[in-house]
Amino acid sequence: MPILYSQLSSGNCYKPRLLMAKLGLPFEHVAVSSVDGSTRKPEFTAKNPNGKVPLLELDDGRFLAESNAILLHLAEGTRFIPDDSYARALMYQWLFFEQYTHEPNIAVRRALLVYPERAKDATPERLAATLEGGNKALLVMEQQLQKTPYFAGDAISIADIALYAYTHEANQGGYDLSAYPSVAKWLSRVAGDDGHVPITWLPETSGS
Ligand SMILES: N[C@@H](CCC(=O)N[C@@H](CS)C(=O)NCC(=O)O)C(=O)O
Repeated sequence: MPILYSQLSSGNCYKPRLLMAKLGLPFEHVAVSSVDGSTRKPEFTAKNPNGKVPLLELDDGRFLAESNAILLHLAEGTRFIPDDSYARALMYQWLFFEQYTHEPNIAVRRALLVYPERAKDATPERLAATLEGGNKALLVMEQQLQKTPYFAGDAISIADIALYAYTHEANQGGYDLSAYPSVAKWLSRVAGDDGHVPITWLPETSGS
């Protein structure tokens, strides 16, 4: 059975947990966390030299890091990757947007405000910059979702799972989603898709 090393409160780690739940893929969950420092311990950096979760260990012992790469691997051949090459490229477009424009603002601002050990980094300048950057990302999402129900078009894809992870908790980072009605409707649409589970969900085969 594959093993997912992940931190329960992390949106990046929620992405593969949500996809595996939706696909009914059994996996063992092993809790590793930046909060208790276990992501920096040699036992873990031997598995992922970048010292970050999520990390997937395949049945044959190979490892795969980076949440969106894990989504791409797990979703291969499923309804979460479009057949049409343009729609597939759009899915990639939004996956890269999530990592370069969305997550560094929306996830980081939430972390600065939610994790006590990050409070020292929550300078007024950083909070202002991530607020502005996050709102810019939400506006880009709002404009797309006024045109299509999902990011790659008419059907849900892993781009929606990736963007859902931190958008659904954006309020914890101080973002006001009432200013983005199409984003709010899309959040409900994604949460209504078959097999949805909340960020707190863990499989029964949970190591911790
Ligand atoms: N680009 C990576 C980011 C992963 C990441 O930043 N993970 C955080 C938790 S959300 C982490 O493991 N931090 C550990 C640390 O910095 O010690 C991904 O999408 O997987």
